[in-house]
Amino acid sequence: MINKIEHIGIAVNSVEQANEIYIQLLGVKPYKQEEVASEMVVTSFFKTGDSKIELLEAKSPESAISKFIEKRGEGLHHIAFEVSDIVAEMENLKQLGFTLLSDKPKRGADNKLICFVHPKSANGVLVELCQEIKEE
Ligand code: CMX
Repeated sequence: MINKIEHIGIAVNSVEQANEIYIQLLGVKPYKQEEVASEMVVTSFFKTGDSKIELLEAKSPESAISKFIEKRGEGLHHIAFEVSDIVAEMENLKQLGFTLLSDKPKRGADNKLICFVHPKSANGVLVELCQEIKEE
């Protein structure tokens, strides 16, 4: 079951420069900046009310963010939905015919397990499922 929109991801050329714009826009500073080596990105997270925005900058030309910006320019990259049980939700979406981009959840930014759904499966929108990692 999907609980809510957890965050919206925005692809940017430079997190440092985009931070300045989003600090002005949202009137708050990022609460976290984090490099995700597996995704070859550096991320910056803002909180506004209950909502979160993730800025994503590529750290390698091989990163999905580099390819996205090359093809489409900076902008809205993905919508992430919070789920309580990511494995069950992945199985559910697979059964429903969605194309998942990994067989197992991966560790993503901001202490989450994540899995992406191909944009061609969801009307041109890259969808991320994410579940908070609760350390025992
Ligand atoms: N939103 C909407 N459409 C997108 C997209 C996005 N974010 N990224 C690519 N596309 C579109 C392309 O424009 C292209 O469309 P056309 O065929 O109409 O030109 C199509 O999807 C391409 O699909 P593809 O050839 O299968 O794959 P690509 O090599 O372009 O890669 C994707 C696309 C989604 C499979 C890849 O970007 C991916 O695996 N993403 C998941 C991982 C990721 O995005 N990581 C970065 C964020 C990490 C984080 O949040 O921490």
